[in-house]
Amino acid sequence: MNIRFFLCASAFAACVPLASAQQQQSHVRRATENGGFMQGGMHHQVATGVTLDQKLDTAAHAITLRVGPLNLPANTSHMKMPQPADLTWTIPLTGWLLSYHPHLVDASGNTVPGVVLHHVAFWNENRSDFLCPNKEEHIFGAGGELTDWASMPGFGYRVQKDDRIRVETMIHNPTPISYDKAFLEIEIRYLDDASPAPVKNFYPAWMDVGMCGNSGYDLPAGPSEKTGTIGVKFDGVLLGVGGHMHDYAKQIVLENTTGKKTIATLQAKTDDKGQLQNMPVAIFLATGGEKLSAGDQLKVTATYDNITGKLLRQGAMGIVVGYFVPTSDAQFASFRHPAKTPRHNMHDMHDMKDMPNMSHDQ
Ligand SMILES: [Cu+2]
Repeated sequence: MNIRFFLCASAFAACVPLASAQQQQSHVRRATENGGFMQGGMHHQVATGVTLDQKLDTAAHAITLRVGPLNLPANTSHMKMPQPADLTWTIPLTGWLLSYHPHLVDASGNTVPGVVLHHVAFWNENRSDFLCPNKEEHIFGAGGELTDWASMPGFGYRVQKDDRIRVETMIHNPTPISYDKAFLEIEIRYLDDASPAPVKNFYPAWMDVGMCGNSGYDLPAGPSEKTGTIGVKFDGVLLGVGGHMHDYAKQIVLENTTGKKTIATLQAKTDDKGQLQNMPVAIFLATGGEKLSAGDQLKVTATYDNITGKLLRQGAMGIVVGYFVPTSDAQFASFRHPAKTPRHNMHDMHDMKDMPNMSHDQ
């Protein structure tokens, strides 16, 4: 994930934003009477006229979501850019989502650089996260890298018709070129229940140094390390993991301290200024997956070297993201629940990237 994030190239994840709603008071952006919303103590204007459309291609088993039009004046930070309100994607079929392929185009279909995407995040309002039930299941995310979440052959994310997926999109434009009427398109491959070869269910697993709280944290100057521990309550396997970190990242390590085993060490790739280029992905599919047992404690350790010489407020995240396949899928049915009543004009930000002085800011 390198969504600066994720299992990217391979498989899963992406950067992003984590956390759901009510618990994340500090990142909540709320509508105000004038139509702006508070975010990180700043008012954002809401971009008007942005809608989410879906095109279902049953022959290709592909859904294309289209968010826009997005107006992207040159050299505009995400704090100054009018932002789309949260949108809802209503799942059109019962089946499995297999992969996500995001890209950006203009009204004529020409490619728009992905860097104008600050992030996009999908949250299933009908399910809770199995590691952090205080959060909704975070099923997809991407940032400016437009990380692909490739399919994992034989596995998919189970959805039911009319599930509500909240789509959070944040844009900015660090380039000197303005783009009018850009669209974020996400192609999603799926299988429906009529498909000849059903797949096994996986669930997204977000293992965060912030544990089940906020993902962003202040990054001190110089070398630093932050750890978090997550308890696993189910037997199963991890199919693979990616990592999500911010600029000045060094590495993130996932260990099973109960099993006394390092599951993955993901080295960040940064340029000479410390800007994050990508995070690798580790896939365990060939060996049948990395076994986890109920009661295991997982430790995540994120290491940074902030060469700016100053503390970066909410400048860091350290998340390992993977796909988990439980031994007993039936147990995971309990994470399903009715979607909450839509919160009128209220948006929950899950990403520290929204905060001022974040390293994502250009
Ligand atoms: Cu982040």
